[in-house]
Amino acid sequence: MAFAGVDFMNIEDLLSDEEKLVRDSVRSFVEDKVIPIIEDHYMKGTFPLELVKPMAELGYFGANLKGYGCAGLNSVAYGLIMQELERGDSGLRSFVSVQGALVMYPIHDFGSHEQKEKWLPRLRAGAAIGCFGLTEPDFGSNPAGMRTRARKDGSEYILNGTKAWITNGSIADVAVVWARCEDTCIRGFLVEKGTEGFKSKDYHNKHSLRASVTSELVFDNCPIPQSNLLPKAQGLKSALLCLNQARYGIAWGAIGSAMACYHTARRWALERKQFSDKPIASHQLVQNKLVHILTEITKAQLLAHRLGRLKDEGKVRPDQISMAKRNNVAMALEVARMARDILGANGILSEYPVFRHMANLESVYTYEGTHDIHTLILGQSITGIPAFE
Ligand code: TGC
Ligand code: FAD
Repeated sequence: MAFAGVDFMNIEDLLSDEEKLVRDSVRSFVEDKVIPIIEDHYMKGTFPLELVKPMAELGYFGANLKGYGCAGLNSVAYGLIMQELERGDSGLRSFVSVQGALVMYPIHDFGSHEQKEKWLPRLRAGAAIGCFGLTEPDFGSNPAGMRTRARKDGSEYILNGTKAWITNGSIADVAVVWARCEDTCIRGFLVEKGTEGFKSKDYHNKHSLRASVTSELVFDNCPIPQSNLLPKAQGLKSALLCLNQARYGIAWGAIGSAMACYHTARRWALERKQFSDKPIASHQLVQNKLVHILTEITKAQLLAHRLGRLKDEGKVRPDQISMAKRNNVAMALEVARMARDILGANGILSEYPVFRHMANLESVYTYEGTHDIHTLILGQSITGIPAFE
């Protein structure tokens, strides 16, 4: 049975023709090119590099940015791309999120003219891959504590430190790296592959996001030319602005994972028979699970759609993005676990996508601000009282 989307509340009616066209085109790409190969990559623990060029040709990298050959799509169309890609696999959506929201966006918004001309066309075309280094081994939820340092030395900065858990790290041609400078201000640097003293090492044996490269980056007295400093990035706030872009995409992407799980569970429940000739879908307990799943997906869709429209009106707030990331990822993780349950023992097999989505979503729950960090962001927004320390 082909995937026809999940749309209980006629959200289709809220979309423009262009948005529907974009969604349908990504849906076909995922059906034809991603689903046939992704399970194999996942089991082997490899990222499908062969999809980079086709995704670039379809305009997925930096699709919501303007200029430099980018598609300049609105936020809802961009969100729908993330949704459909993550129906394939969270690792694929991660790749596109990092490339667009965490590498192209900071170069686009904080970069010099030369940096934009050099990197944006190549990143858009998939001729270069990027990564984003904020997290450190001892500073995940609290990046303000970072130990990575950039010391001015003539016309260069000397970079020292370690970044942990970096998506695309070892395959990146350029890393956007955040470091504290001598004046205590955190700034962003473009660190190019091959820079002296720059090494990367991949994390192996992951149980989650196996079709994605995750690496540690080490900077040992790396000379970074002044021209590779992002001139308009000032303070941690600039890095957090990048996170808003990525978190927005994740709020949509998680819906895609949940849709894949719902689709699989519903089909299974209608075919699987136990105790009688009737399918398990005829039992109230199973129906209750399907109803809960569909209701939660529908609420998440409405949240993401509203967020997208606010973003395009220039009115979206970071705490609103936090609510959508927090809710939609937790929703998708719960849906994946319930779908696995409905499939019984078969739910643990790689013939079905649910366990893969479930395992992926454990990472998505943690990265880009853990579930609880977004709770604290929202708690502060509601009460005015920060509860981080
Ligand atoms: P705090 O004092 O609260 O803020 C510093 C300045 O930044 C402003 N700000 C924001 N601005 C824009 N967007 C946001 N989301 C912002 N959050 C805060 C704030 O107003 C302040 O501005 P100003 O003008 O007063 O200087 O900073 P803090 O150090 O107390 O931290 C706050 C906290 C905990 C919310 C922040 O550190 C945080 O978000 N932590 C979570 C870390 C995180 O999400 N890391 C993600 C790493 S990247 C990643 O995971 C990629 S996964 C791959 C993929 O996406 O697929
Ligand atoms: P910690 O911050 O140590 O948190 C551990 C637990 O403590 C969590 O439950 C957390 O919610 C809780 N906790 C922490 N502080 C508080 C508090 N004040 N109050 C209550 N509870 C608290 N980072 C990048 O920079 N770039 C990337 O490309 C990137 N890709 C990633 C890819 C993967 C697969 C993964 C898993 C992570 C990636 N990350 C990346 C890192 C990610 O952003 C961090 O893992 C995340 O920010 C959490 O940091 P941590 O793992 O150090 O957990």
